[in-house]
Amino acid sequence: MPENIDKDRVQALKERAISQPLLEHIYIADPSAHVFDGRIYIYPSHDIEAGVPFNDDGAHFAMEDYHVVSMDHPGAEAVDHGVALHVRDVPWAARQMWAPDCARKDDKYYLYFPAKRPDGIFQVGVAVSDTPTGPFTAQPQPIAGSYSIDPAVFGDDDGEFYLYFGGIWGGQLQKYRDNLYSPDHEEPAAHETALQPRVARLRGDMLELSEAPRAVRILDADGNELLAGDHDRRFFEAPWLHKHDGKYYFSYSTGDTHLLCYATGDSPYGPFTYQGQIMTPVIGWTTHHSICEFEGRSYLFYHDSSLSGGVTHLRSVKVTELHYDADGKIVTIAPYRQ
Ligand code: FUB
Repeated sequence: MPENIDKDRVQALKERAISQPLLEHIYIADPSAHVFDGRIYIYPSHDIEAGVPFNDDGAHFAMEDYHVVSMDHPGAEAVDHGVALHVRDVPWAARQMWAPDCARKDDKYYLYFPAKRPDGIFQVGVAVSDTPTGPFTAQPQPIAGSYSIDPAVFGDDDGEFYLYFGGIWGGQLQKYRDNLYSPDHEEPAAHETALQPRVARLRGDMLELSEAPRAVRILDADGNELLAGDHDRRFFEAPWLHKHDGKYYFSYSTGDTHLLCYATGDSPYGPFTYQGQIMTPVIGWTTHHSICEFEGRSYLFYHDSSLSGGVTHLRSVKVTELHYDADGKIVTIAPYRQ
């Protein structure tokens, strides 16, 4: 199925973009940004044109490896550190190296990544390095008890690390109930509780979960779970957790409505109460982001498909400053000027 791109619309938006791609010699997406020793490191997907036909499961996102990108500060030149991990070096994985994240503990760096096993089921793996740029060495098996896509790791002030994951449709989260897979499970009906992302505390060695994954509850202002039919607010993919002024901010993509949204809570496990939109839709189908503080300011790392002229699986990472109002609410960002 070919992609239907309105080239004039894409060009008009591109000219009004609030920020430019960090790299132009390769396509990268799904940026997970962290500051290690005063430098910004970005862990993105590495998009390629693999010639795989489009389908609703995202087979055309046929990425094979990861590059790490770093910068002195937002606005500085971005450096591509080359291949940090390739799918051929991951014993359990067959294809589709989707959105990764990285965490540092005790001077070791842990790259968390989803990939499909030979049987077509997504799981999350971890690979280890002594440096933030890799190369990373993959564990022989995926993380036991993990499933679906889009791992994001949050290190709390008490030294505990939490792994968030999940994505529906191509990300397969709809196939799980109570952490068990069945090919017969589908998305709930519109009036039922929406599928929820998952979280589990990591073991001290960062290589396994220390507990069974729990559902992350996202509630509306009345304390009710968001419903599956609430496509403007319900979780689709791309979980991220950060802390600001002592509050936990859980942010995510709404997928088919192309929004980045967030909810806040008092614990890394949630529940989180929906607050609003972080960013309105970008060029391209997917939205995926991270939020990172650098020298007292907050930044949103995100992607769009402007550089490729709107090709949804050929994306570029961008960064823009993110602001909170006096009540701690995130001010919604429009990626293209009016
Ligand atoms: O990059 C492949 C997939 O697209 C990611 O895993 C999703 O979050 C979406 O951005």
